[in-house]
Amino acid sequence: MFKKILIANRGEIALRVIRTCREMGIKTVAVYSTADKESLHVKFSDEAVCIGKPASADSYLNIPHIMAAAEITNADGIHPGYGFLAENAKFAEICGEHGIKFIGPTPAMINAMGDKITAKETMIKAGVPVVPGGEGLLSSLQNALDQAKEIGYPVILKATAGGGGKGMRVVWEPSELEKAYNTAKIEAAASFKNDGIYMEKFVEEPRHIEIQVAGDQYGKVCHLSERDCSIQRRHQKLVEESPSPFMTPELREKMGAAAIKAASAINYESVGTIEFLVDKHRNFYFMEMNTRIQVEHCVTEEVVNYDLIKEQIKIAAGDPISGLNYEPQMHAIECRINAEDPYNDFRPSPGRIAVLHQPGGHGIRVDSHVYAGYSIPPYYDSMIAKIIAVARTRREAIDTMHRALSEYVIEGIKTTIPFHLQLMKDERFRSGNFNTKFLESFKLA
Ligand code: MV4
Repeated sequence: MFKKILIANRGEIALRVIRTCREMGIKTVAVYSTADKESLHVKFSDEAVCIGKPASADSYLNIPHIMAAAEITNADGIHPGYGFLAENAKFAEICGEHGIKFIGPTPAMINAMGDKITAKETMIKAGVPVVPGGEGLLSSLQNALDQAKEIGYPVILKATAGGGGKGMRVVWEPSELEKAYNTAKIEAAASFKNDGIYMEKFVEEPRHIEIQVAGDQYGKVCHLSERDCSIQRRHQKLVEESPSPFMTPELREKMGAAAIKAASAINYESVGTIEFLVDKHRNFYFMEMNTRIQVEHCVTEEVVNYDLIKEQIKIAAGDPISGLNYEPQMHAIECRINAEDPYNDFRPSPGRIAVLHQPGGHGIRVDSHVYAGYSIPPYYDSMIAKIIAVARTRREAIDTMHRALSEYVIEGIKTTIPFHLQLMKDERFRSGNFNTKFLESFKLA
């Protein structure tokens, strides 16, 4: 087992990893930028090393600085959290070259899922359903027109180096294709330094349902059921839950088996997530695989009663997994509390938290790195807390969440709490009958 883990991250996830390490008797090293000197992950770790200036490129993305911090503190593992370097194959490789275990998959596994066309081809070979679409990269506008005719409109253009929705274009009819093709290519080149784009049939009003998986070094892969992440705004998830209100035992069986096939196809080791689009007829299609721990991992932890960070660390240390699949025993909902103004287009609202009271009580878990007097720096992600409500039924979990949100006091900054309070009372949300388009028509009162 690891003796000392360096956490190459900040905020609530750094704290989350420190908590599990402490339970496992593993020492921790925090790294921090000069903007995060007063952060809780710095105070709660056994050691802390400053790795640079506030900008991510100078600190949390600065590989030489992070490796130097790992070497001087004698860390034998690096946990990347999510975001930053979590899906950077080069970083995982450099960790290996320094004899420090990257707590996650191998560089080859990250690369296999990083290029979306490669990932899709791998899934087709493995027998995992994918969205009907053309063959490989679009080679020209004419090729795009030919492929679209074959697939049938509407179609969607995506960047092969993309993911998470960036640079996508929906095309409803042939006359729109030329402009969409050109802008998608320019955006892909600018965002990912790779202008390769491909085409798929556009699935209208889908649900986003993802399956949590875990695989070990001995070829065993299991799933831990689904999370429904359909409540999104501009590709930013705001609420996640498990089980999905759209799920049936038959669909879980089928999607779980497909997710295991997907992870097995690349001999996946570590925890990971297979994202699917699900249409109204419950057809499901592989979208992408996240080769990291995710923000929303907590809802799965609560419904299957499993510490996923502990599992991830044990897998990296070479422990075998049980190989069993896990079904939700409870219902869990997570609301992301961001320092943003929901009345003003969710504009970031950094600043000093003057007064803070975090909710608690039966069925409530709060994962957060903020405290009264803490100043939220403007340089990073605006998420300041995750509230997770757990109950036996979805209705109870929603009511528990509303109660917790209503006792939350945060003064000095704007937050997404008013948005979540209204959502928990929204009849359509409460009915469970919504898809990824739901928030487009949701108006804050
Ligand atoms: C799609 C789609 C419809 N059809 N692909 C958005 C994130 C990226 N991973 C892929 N995304 C989508 N891909 C096809 N063929 C609709 C979306 C999509 C979406 C997906 C999940 C959650 C929210 C979304 C919001 C808009 C579009």
